[in-house]
Amino acid sequence: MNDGGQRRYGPLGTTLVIIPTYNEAENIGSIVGRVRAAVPEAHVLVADDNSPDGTGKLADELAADDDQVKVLHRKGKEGLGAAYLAGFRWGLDNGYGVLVEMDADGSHQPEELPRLLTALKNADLVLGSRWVPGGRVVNWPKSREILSRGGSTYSRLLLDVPIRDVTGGYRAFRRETLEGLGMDEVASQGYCFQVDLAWRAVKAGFHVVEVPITFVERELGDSKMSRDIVAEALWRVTSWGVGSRVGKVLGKG
Ligand SMILES: Nc1nc2c(ncn2[C@@H]2O[C@H](COP(=O)(O)OP(=O)(O)OP(=O)(O)O)[C@@H](O)[C@H]2O)c(=O)[nH]1
Ligand SMILES: [Mg+2]
Repeated sequence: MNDGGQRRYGPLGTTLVIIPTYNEAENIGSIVGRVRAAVPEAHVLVADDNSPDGTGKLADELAADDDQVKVLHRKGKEGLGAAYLAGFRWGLDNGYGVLVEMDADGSHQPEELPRLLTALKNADLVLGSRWVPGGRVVNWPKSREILSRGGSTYSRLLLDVPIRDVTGGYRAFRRETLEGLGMDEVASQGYCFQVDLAWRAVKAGFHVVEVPITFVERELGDSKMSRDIVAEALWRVTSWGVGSRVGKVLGKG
């Protein structure tokens, strides 16, 4: 991380909040309404992977009533990472200045978004963080907390990223940050997508700031977390970490 305090940041531009969805019919109306109320000037893009429960159709109905709500319909379930990449490209193509990642299930509270956006005035990337002072999780089973804290610690040590919550998915990017990350080379699909982007931002010298958030476990709908997603994260992070260490020893790092 470089010293963002020395840098002068340009104005933020219009915000696009990207919400990836797969079977979130019970949550989509509430989350979009909460974003629109919390940050009325922001636009919302729902990136739906052809959810069998009709989330995409509900999103279309919201968009029909509100010019600031857009929907990206995708062919089928391809994972969170692919949905975000498609959403980012759409947002960059359409001229947005700030691109926000937010889950549909209410875990990332829209009411906290103004704090993330304020921090972005003096940063390239802001991460909503559960594991910095003031951050917390509500209603999480101990097993999920251990997995999340363990995943962050493992990634931080192996990749040398000075970030406490590197797997979290409540984030605000300046467009220039996404443009400078090498987004086209990102292959991660599940949650290690988050580690991948944060690591790329740090390596590219961007100023990354963590802001404490209260993460609330979903109340409605089903989790998409799976053993495959954890396995993908473990093997990718391990291979990145080993690869970069070998590279450093050989003088290429
Ligand atoms: N478009 C798309 N969205 C997805 C996919 N997988 C997950 N999502 C969305 O990504 C967000 C995070 O997924 P969750 O199931 O909440 O994952 P999680 O927060 O680890 O699990 P919970 O603790 O149960 O909430 C939600 O908005 C999901 O609907 C996918 O393959 N495609
Ligand atoms: Mg969730």
